Amino acid sequence: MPQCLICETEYAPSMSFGRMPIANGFLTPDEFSDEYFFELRVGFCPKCGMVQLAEQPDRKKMFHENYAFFSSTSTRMASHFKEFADQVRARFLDARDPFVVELGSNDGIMLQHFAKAGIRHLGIEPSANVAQAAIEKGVRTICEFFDEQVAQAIVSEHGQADVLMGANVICHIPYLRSVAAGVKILLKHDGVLVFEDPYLGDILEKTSYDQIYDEHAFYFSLSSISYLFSMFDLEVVDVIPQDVHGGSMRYMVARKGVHNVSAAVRSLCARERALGMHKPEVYDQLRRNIERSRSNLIALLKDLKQQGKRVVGYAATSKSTTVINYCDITPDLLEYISDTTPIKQGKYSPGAHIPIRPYQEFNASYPEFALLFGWNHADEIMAKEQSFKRAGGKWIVYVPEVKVLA
Ligand code: DWN
Ligand code: SAH
Repeated sequence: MPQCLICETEYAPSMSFGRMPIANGFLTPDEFSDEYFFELRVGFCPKCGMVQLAEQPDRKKMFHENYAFFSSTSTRMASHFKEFADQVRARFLDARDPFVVELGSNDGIMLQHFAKAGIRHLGIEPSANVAQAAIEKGVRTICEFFDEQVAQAIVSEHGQADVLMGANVICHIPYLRSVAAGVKILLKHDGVLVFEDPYLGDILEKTSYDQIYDEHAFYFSLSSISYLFSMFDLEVVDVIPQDVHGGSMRYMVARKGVHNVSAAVRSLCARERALGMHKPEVYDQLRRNIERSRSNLIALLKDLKQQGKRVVGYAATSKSTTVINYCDITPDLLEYISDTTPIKQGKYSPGAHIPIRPYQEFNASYPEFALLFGWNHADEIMAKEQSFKRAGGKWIVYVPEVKVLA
């Protein structure tokens, strides 16, 4: 049985998705025969409540100089991170000459706002290509995986930080105890860690199982996060739900007793208990919902194929790798996947090897149906795809339920 990465309790995985490739491992035909696979299994620790992957590939297989995800591909996310930066500045940066550190700073989508304002900052980003994109925007960045040792090295060179930030990164790091120890070393006495990640409550509510893939080692709730940080005399002092990436939670963490704990923390804690997020039955129900979603999606795609309809995928997201491989969506069911990221175009999707084509192809010849893999960006995408709809095109969505949008 796997051991919990947080409290070391043994637990039985509640769900298996079978053999999975690297979610962002877009590849060329000469790489097909050497493609790497692992067993994607997820489980719930009965002691600390952490939902986690039973097995995660080596980090260098996922984060490297050809990392395929560039944060700045979504305009909605660009404005979200501008607001995130503004809120952090207004609430936490009242010291003279403050210092801000961001983990997983990617192409500088957030830190660029601190750089432009002349605020001392540092990004910690292990994927060299996206780190380079940030450096070119004037964002100071080091190419490292954050852990306790890296925290110590930063303090020696730059001193402690007023604020440590992270978006969609803490849940990627399996050695979280080292991260929490690093947070304590790096933060000033009254410093704050502000981070956000997809929220487990939303995954349960929407059956958004495509959040489960290699990079996401953890699926956080307030209670599992509180357990982790309390092991290091740190505590969650505030929480703010976010409507990005299909439902996220922003957590603010500080040294125990230094900041007031907000009423929002107490009410979210009570809500999680009322929803039974500490009970294994909830994860059994999730498994049943996921299995139903798979049957419905595959039945719909097979039906459309029989009718001779053209169906393409929209946005080659990391999440799509789970859906495609778990539902066994083959290239005969999906003609290609349209994507705006140059590094993905001309390659093939991980596992199923569906072609990834430039967005211009979608625009040049609309299919009859588009399967929305970027459902978390639905507002942004629907707003710019009015002419697809006017041409008679229809969207297929699978979160929260499989359906063709009218
Ligand atoms: O946690 C993570 C989140 C923050 O980003 C990472 N592990 C990896 C990544 O996940 P994702 O790939 O599921 O992210 P997105 O933002 O849902 O999808 C990005 C992809 O969608 C890019 O390849 C670009 C594409 N896209 C598109 O083709 N047209 C996106 C938009 C908004 C569009 O209009
Ligand atoms: N913050 C960005 C990027 C999220 S993708 C956003 O929200 O859009 C996850 C990022 O975390 C990747 O750029 C990846 O290279 C980085 N990452 C993975 N492990 C890390 C670690 N141990 N320390 C810092 N960053 C890490």
